[in-house]
Amino acid sequence: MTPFVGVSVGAHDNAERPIGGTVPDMIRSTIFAFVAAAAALSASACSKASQGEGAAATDGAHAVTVTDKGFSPTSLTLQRGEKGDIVFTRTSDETCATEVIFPELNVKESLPLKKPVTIKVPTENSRTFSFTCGMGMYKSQVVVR
Ligand SMILES: [Cu+2]
Repeated sequence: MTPFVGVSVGAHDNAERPIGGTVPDMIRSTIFAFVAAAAALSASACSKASQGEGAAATDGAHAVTVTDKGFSPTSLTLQRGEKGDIVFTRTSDETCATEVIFPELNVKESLPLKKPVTIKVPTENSRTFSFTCGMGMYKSQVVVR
């Protein structure tokens, strides 16, 4: 009696165990795959953010080029009270910065290839506005002073 029950319970356990073991394994490998993909993506697309100071001012507008290395320049300095137009032009498809986000301004604009997109930054007060690509990388800034 006891051995039979034991075998029966054991068989039942064996039937159930693979299911119990498979789900966490799947979750684990899914998480691993996601982390690996994210790491690969950030390594290939976002790790090379270049540092740069200064701004090319044309007609009072500041130009930012979006390349495979991210935004260039990564830091713009505006004088308080000046026209706060920032013109973004994406020149490469090899970038994840297909949109630009200004979190403090609640601005999110897509950046079509080779099409200038103007974003207005308020310049009444001295402050810093950060901007990033759509995934929050390529951290860059506009400094009003
Ligand atoms: Cu990105």
